[in-house]
Amino acid sequence: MHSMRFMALTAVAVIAACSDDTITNPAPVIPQATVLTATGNIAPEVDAFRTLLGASNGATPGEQPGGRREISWDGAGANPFNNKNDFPADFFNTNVKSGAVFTTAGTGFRNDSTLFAEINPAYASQFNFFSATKIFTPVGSNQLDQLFQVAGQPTPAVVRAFGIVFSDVDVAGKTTIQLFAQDGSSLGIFAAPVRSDAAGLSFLGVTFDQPIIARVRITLGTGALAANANDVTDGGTSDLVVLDNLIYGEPKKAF
Ligand SMILES: [Ca+2]
Ligand SMILES: [Ca+2]
Repeated sequence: MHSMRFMALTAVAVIAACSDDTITNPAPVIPQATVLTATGNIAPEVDAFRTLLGASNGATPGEQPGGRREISWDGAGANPFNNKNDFPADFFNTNVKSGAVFTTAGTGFRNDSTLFAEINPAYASQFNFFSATKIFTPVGSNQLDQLFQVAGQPTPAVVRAFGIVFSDVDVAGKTTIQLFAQDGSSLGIFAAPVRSDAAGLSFLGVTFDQPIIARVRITLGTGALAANANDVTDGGTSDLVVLDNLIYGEPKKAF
């Protein structure tokens, strides 16, 4: 995907270099997005987003005509990986067929039932879950990508909507999702709202009319979790943020 982005940028640069000064290249048209955000009691907005996408397809294998998929991290199938740093990147399209795979520049992923208190005891008073009781983070990085596949198949797919629940967003503009089309072009960067209460949950959901999202880059605050890293609200220097529910449109085979 990175190489595709590079190729797209190169193509633009070549066209610009060859064009006559009097001709203005048309700006790329980015499809209109509908954005839902919430903090505090986020449940009504999360439900509104689910309704917008349609009925849950659970872990039904194969491309479904419509509806949504959702990852809550809470299922018993993930228990063997709880509270370790080796949660499988493809768990949610192999063990559970929900059409999602993850990548990170860090060293792994962690599905956690202790609010990450085993990494740093101070985290128990920072983080919270939306769906009880597990939450998720990349390890050694505050960034991860979600890519889509046809449920249960290694076939690249696109979705029309993506929503995410964050825990403990303290700094404005730093916790974001960037959506990318299949050709690597950006569909926009969207920021999560800063938490409004002690529960600390924020929701951000983006929908398009058509399934055009091939990849989502999720940036969690400004630093990675670590034994010696406290949150900016607890004597540390980074805004630490983790994630809970991921809600997205049915993955459709990308052509
Ligand atoms: Ca959860
Ligand atoms: Ca924080």
